[in-house]
Amino acid sequence: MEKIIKFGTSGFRGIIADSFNFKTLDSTIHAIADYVKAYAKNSPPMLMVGYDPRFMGEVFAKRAAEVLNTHGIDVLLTDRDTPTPVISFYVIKHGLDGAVNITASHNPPTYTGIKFTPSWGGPAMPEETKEIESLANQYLDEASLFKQAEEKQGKTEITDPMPEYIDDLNDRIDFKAIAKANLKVAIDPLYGAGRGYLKSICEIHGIKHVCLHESRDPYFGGAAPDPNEINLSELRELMAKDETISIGMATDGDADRFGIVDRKGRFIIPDYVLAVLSEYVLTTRDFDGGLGRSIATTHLMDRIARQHKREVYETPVGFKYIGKLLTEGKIVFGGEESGGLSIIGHVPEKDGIIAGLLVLEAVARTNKSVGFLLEDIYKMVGTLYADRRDVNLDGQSLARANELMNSPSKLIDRFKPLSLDKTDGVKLMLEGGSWILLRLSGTEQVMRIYAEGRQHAETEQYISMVLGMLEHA
Ligand code: G16
Repeated sequence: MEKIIKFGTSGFRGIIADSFNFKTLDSTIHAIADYVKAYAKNSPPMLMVGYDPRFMGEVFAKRAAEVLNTHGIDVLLTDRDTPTPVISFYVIKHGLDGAVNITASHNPPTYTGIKFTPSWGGPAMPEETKEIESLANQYLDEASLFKQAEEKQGKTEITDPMPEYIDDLNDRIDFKAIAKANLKVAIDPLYGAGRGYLKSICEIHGIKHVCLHESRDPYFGGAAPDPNEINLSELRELMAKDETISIGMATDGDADRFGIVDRKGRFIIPDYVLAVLSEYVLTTRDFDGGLGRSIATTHLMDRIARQHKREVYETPVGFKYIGKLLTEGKIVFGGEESGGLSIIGHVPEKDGIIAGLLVLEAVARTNKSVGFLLEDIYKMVGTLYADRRDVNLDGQSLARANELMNSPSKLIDRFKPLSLDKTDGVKLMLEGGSWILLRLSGTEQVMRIYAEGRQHAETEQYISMVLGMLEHA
């Protein structure tokens, strides 16, 4: 039987009123409740429930809280749409047993979803979501479940986690250096849950700022709330016109992903931001440990780590793996090409807000634009240019993509790789540190082709070659 509720790279996501409805919501929340009750340290167990600004987010969140209450679980329900990393922060700070966020993150407005954060504060690991997923699908047939334990009523309290989160950033970010540099910044939360966060932080610390898209719009202005080059066109145009703005900081639907725009409106792909911040964090923070990156993320991080005699940990795609490395103290900084990062001492969850602030701090303290900081990296470790292409999959193209990945002999013949890695998709390591990766997304119906070459042209050539093979497979 086909599973209706599926946890992908991060959470269960579905189209509203189609696979995401009250029935799938209730079943998933019952499953999470059962899972949490088995390990909860608090008595009664306590979870935070939040939501992003999508259609009916607050209604789904209230319903989730009611279902949890029937299990005797107490709930801290956020007073408004709230970023996933802020929820993660609150779970850790207050020793909660976990959290649920009603969000489909960067996906289009027709989607919503459920992210589950266990008590350690990072995104749930596959072994945890596997158990929840299997229980949730069983519960789909038990229509009366909602009334199951009315005698075990937990309480729901409305909570605002924002002030404590913002206050904690004082220990992570050098706001004095930022204020001293007297820079002007532009902020674009893309109508997402990050609305008001960077804005308030700038107000508190006296940082000059202009904002876009700060109101609630469940349609996200008609696009997916993904802070990529296309969706940040308004921010880029604003910065191209106003040369006094030093940096543009954007976040996605649940503000865990970042998007950075450099002076004059130049979008900087997350891989380059990660390279710049890897160097900046290793030189300015007195922490021991290596760097963490996903298999799809730039190997500039490896070269930087080598310069500092630090280790690099490579993980499958999914910030949960990097979050675990941060929690275990193995890394000081970790990130993903999809626009996720965090730093030791902060949450083991990707955080688009701290990402923007770290870049701002780096620009303020070095008095260099992100582009110049990247040039410094290239001078130090040589060039690598990363890129990614997403290919929409229908039945036929999915079969072709699977064929290419399951029996990669055609890829081997074509690219003659030095080695092949099948940890997550198929990664081919090539001469001179270049590489290609093909994998199916766990959050969208697409195949992702990633490549990194020593020159732009080399990277683009690899991507076109794979695209050509997909067409003729
Ligand atoms: C999610 C995960 C990330 C992952 C990204 C892309 O991001 O949390 O760790 O890198 O999806 O995954 P995939 O390539 O499988 O689609 P978000 O921001 O949607 O939660």
